Amino acid sequence: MTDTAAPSLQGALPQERRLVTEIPGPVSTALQARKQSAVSAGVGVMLPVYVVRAGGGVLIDADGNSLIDLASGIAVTTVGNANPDVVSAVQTQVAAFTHTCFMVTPYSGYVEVCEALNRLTPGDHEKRSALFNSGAEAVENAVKIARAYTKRQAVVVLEHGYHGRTNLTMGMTAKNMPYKHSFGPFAPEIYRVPASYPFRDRGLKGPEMAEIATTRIDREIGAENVAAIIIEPIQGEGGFIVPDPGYFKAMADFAQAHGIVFVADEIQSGFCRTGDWFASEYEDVVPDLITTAKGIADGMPLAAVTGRAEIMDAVHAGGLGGTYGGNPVACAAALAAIGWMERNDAPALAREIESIMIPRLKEMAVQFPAIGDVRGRGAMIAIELIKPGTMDPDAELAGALSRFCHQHGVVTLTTGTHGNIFRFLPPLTMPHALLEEALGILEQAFEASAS
Ligand code: PLZ
Repeated sequence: MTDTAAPSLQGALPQERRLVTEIPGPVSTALQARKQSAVSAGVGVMLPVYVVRAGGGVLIDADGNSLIDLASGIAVTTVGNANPDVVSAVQTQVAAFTHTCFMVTPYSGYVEVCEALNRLTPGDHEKRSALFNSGAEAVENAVKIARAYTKRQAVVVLEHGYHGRTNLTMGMTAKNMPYKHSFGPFAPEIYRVPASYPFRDRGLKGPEMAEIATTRIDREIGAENVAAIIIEPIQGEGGFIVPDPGYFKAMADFAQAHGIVFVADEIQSGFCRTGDWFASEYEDVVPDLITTAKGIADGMPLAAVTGRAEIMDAVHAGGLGGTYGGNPVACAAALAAIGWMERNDAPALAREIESIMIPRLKEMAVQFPAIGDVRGRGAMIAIELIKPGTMDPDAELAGALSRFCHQHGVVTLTTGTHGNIFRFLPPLTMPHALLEEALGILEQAFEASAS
């Protein structure tokens, strides 16, 4: 196996799993105690190892442990943490100026990021972009833009969908715990329809699931009242659910037929994560609008809405903005990250990760009947855990496997409406040998749970 993620792409850190204390170690444990007394209990921590450096495929903690990173800060550090190109672009920009507010006195970086987004997102029609700080903010603005353009109010989202934690996006998010519980009331005019979830749809195909969803829209909302249908091409927090072929396209076609703005939320799936620049491309869908964040700027806070010029320009002048949206340092990071993705054929790097992970996980599924499903594309891969012989989700097993992986120096995440999905989001700079080693630890975790 060639190790295509060449050492030159991985920064200076030794690319190894190395544990010198238990996990978490004493320094992290002391910091976690300070966290408990300084930080709101509402802010959770999944794995309390306090990070001091990161790059390539590893995170180094305050105790000197080197952990394999299969999370990328939730699909953010796609080009590698502290990617040297990004670091140098950020350093140059931060020394020049940190902020002016684009709405007050603009700068070229903002315009260049918008040009790159307009060029890279699906479709060769005329496009415009606007920049924001977080994924949730991008989704909120996509809704604002779609409502202004259509002069309609209803917003259609999917079961298992995730769109953020602000009031509007909480309402759009499906899962109650931990995102919505006790935080209502939520914004009105949000409607949820069935997603395509091949593992759990009892053989119903993508177009049939779309038919169920669109019939629901017709009967319960009226297509003529719908401003936007907002869909993640692969559902992230909902469980890395890859829709059955035809579902995503049928939903886009329905939107087009009824003058509804079709929005692809590519905040998690975008920027080469799934082996294409954007996951919508897999089914040749050209969304009217696309929301991006996460992988766009290697961890600097940046998000965007990109789409058809006539829709994006339907908003009155001054209607979109915010103090920090498109901050110059974040824009410099984005331009460097995008340049890296283009020069290194990042979609191909993601597909290589898929070609290592999927066969290995499928082998494990034969050995361990708790693995009900292996799915995902590129470097966005998951296994769904069930109680063997049933379809019942096994969130406890997901928790036990996570603990084992964490204790053995592999940073993994769970996800899903039932918390029973084990997901993998390695950076594209992950050395393949390290990826194999992490999969070996996962295998040991299954063996330990079975004994
Ligand atoms: N849309 C598709 O995946 C963020 C959430 C983590 P923000 N997903 C990670 C957590 O527990 O808060 C996400 C997403 C999709 C929107 C968002 C929201 O992006 O940058 O977190 O606001």
